Amino acid sequence: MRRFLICLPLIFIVVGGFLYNSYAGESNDKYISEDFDGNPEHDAAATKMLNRLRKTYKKGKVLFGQQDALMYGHSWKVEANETKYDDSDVKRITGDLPAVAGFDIGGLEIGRETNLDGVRFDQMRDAIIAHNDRGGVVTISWHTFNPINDGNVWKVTTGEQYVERVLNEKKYHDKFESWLKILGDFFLSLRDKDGNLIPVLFRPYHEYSVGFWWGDKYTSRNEYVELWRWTFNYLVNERQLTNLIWIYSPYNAQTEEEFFKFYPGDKYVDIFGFELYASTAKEEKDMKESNERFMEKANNGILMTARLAEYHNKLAAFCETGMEGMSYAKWWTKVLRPVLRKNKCAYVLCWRNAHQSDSHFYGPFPEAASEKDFKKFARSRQCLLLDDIN
Ligand code: BMA
Repeated sequence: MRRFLICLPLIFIVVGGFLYNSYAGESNDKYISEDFDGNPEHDAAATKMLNRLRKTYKKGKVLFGQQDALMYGHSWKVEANETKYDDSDVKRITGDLPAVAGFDIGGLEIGRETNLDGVRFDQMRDAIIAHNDRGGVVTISWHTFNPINDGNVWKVTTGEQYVERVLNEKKYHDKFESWLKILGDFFLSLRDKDGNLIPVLFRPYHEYSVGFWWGDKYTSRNEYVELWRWTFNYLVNERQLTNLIWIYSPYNAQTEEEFFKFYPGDKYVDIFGFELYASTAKEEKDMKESNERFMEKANNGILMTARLAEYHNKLAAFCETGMEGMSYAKWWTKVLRPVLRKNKCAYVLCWRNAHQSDSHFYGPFPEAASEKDFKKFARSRQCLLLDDIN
């Protein structure tokens, strides 16, 4: 007993130390640097863009957009020698371009001439400049290659800690820094006729829960936040890219906890994103159920995202959506429109119409089953195409 009493203080120290450390390990933001101070200020063009979006947002209107809309459609693409970027599947149906043009720079970081979906970066640059010139809104996502295994964004192995290695191993840290530099160079080349930087809604490291290398299967919150802040600090503070408007966008966040799980902080984010795809079904009854499920999730998720955005003095947006193959012909007016009517979002972006595939499309195109319905949707007062915002 005496021996136990003598050992007691030691036991306290060991157990206490262990508890302290594990607690400190949780709360001590090991990877979250203190020296990043967030966005100093947006430049004039980005401020103007945010104000434009705020205005339509307040009125409950929604800018309509599509990924890669200006680069290709279901049955066409911009050829290598073409220099005009004023076509799109949406225009072929409605006569007007989408207000928001989406692009992806995945592949730029590894020195490729084309992105992961075959879009040439020099043409992407020109299309961005053209869309900005005519008063359109530009958004860019980044399906970054995997810096550890050099595979594409989907090449991942269970158990790997990709972000931790990028942050801590010099070889990968330097490599990733050189990738950020390439991104910075590209963004700096996006200028209007007067030489001013074009405002870009930038949405990196999106959908943390779906299995990308930066997601929650391969990284902790603190590591993700550090990766985000590093990216932000480099592009905004070192390269002076104050034209970037930052979107943090989880996939289908239904609760506050899900939304904020990897949130990098108010100073590093301008827009709160929500993303959700609709699933298709063969039987009519199943399709009905699937549509109802989508509407319920979208309504709840966007409502929550917009409420949180308001508390944090941000805007909310529906950054990715659609139904692959659009097999429900009235999706636009019977599924998407009711969701948009009930909610506030700065814009909605449907995913791409891949020209290399018959079935990989999320938007309308001439003679698609949903063509007529999209026309009706586009005429809704709430839906804004390019002409409506100029
Ligand atoms: C996915 C698909 C892929 C594409 C990727 C990045 O949803 O459309 O074909 O490579 O987005 O654009």
